[in-house]
Amino acid sequence: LKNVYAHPTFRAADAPTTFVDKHPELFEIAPEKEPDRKLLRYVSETTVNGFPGIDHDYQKLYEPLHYQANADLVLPSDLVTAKDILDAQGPDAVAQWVKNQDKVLLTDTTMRDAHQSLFATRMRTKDMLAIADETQLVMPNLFSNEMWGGATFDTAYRFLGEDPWERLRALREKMPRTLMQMLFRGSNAVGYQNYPDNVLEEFIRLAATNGMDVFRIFDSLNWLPQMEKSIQYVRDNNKIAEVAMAYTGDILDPTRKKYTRDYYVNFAKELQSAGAHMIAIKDMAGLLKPEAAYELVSALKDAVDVPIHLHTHDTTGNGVYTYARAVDAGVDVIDVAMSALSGTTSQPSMGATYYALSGNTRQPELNMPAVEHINSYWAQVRPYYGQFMSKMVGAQTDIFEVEMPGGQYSNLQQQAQALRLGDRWDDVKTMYATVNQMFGDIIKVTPSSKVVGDMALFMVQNDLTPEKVLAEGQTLDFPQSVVDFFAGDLGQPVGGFPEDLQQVVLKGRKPLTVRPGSLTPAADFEAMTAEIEAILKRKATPEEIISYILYPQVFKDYVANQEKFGPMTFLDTPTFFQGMRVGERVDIEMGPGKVVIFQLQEIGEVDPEGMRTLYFDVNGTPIEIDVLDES
Ligand code: 3PY
Ligand code: ZN
Repeated sequence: LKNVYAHPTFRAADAPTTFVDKHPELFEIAPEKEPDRKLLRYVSETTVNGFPGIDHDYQKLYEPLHYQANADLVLPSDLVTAKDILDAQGPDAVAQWVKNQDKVLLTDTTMRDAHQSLFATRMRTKDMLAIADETQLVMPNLFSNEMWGGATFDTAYRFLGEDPWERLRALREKMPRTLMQMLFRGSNAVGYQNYPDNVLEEFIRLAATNGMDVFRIFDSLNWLPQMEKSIQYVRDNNKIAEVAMAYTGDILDPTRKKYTRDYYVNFAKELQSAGAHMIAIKDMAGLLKPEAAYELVSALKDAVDVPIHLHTHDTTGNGVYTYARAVDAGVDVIDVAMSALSGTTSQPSMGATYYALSGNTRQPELNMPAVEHINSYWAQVRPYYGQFMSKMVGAQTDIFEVEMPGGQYSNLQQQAQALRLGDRWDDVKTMYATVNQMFGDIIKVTPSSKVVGDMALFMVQNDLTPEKVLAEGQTLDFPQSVVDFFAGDLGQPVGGFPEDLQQVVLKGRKPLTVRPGSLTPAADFEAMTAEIEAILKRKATPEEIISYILYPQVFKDYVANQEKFGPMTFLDTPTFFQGMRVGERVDIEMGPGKVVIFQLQEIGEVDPEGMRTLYFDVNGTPIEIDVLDES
């Protein structure tokens, strides 16, 4: 409004009433030019209007980080890591090296699945980089560090104002001798929909060039045709194609006839023939019971030559015991998280797994005091994300019936609350299991898990039963994800679709029976490049182009936010999420030797136009920032 007041026509006091309509530009706050001013605007807006998902009145009460890097560590001179082998000899040599190990190997998931499953994937790169050097020094003999993929790609752009490619490059640089691992959703890449083959190819090529080594590829229906192209592209880049079988049901239950031990053994053989360098058992909901793990891993070790990598979530509380039995059966690698970010919907704790294997000849080699030191860092960082934390407080054994993945639990709970079904959460969970049976007992993992979740909410909200859905389906407006699923857009479920329900949902539309990507036209890279370059007003990098193709709107919003707020990644996490309190000072390192100090001195009263002025001292200079108070 200062712009309006300053306009000569307005000042001459003869502004017609349409004046403001004719000059909308006067209401736009021009982006600041200097990066520190942009950041000051970000801090001001967050201080006044909060951050989505954070309780606005929430007080910032963090102790300063008490953490000193462990200075005594050096890598042994005779060390040969899995990464060294990949770079020198290629992926088959790594697979052989894994099989030759006596001890069970570990993958550390702290920087990907742990925070995806505990606090909605909100972990910022800054908090990872601060501990990355030390992570490699303390655990040079990990199989890998899972730090990318899954939901991290979308979330970095959408919520954190971060470029996920920069995260990959920065962690790569800090951990040059550790295999970097990502989760790749097969034909859904790092998204929720089917992408054309040339998009998958380019994404995998760029991930490999930017430093990715191990691609854990899965399909949300365990349908091999949805993974074959990805496997091939990873192999073309001479990287490790680890192909996952999503685990569901219970192989110990003789009444469950679909996902039996033989089903997994046959599937593993197919994956090996399709070019998998390694096979993962992906137990996303924590359903794999200890004796089932023993039985399954034993059978797989007999049936295939490639190493077996086990991934579980501790949702049901069985995690460490499941790992111990899998280790007895000869599993090659297991996924664990730092204790402070482990348990419940996350992976089992690295330390707890280590100690549970005391006396076992396959106990992994870990320098536990040094691991505990790293853990003390994570224990201090976790509370920064407390507001995004899943509400699960301990083992959730009803998940054995519900079969909901760890990463979905808190999300669906929030969706239910948004639909005012919060007090019917137990009904939603029961309905989730019912929907699974209606759909023919399908694999449930991103994005098929979302389809089941959407249908469960829809049925609870509309008081529907399976019988009512079949009887009245022609008049029901099903969620779009459910229609797409029955149309074959995610591929074919094990055993096919239940035909009666499919007909009801599709209302005459003909479903696909082939791989959706075989019909999807190739993405037009030239046209998309022109579009994004027009937005950026400069040449786009290949990473920007592919990101725009994967997530057009998210990427556009990210670009606009960068323009407005500058390098938000420099801010410490509490300030990034919560802004500043009056009297507070934050020191921001904006480059080598460049420290900018913000001190918030006062927040003015809201004026009749809804604006507030924030009074800062920035490196000794008083600066005022006006912010529209949206409350
Ligand atoms: C993802 O796809 O992001 C998952 O973590 C699935 O388990
Ligand atoms: Zn997982």
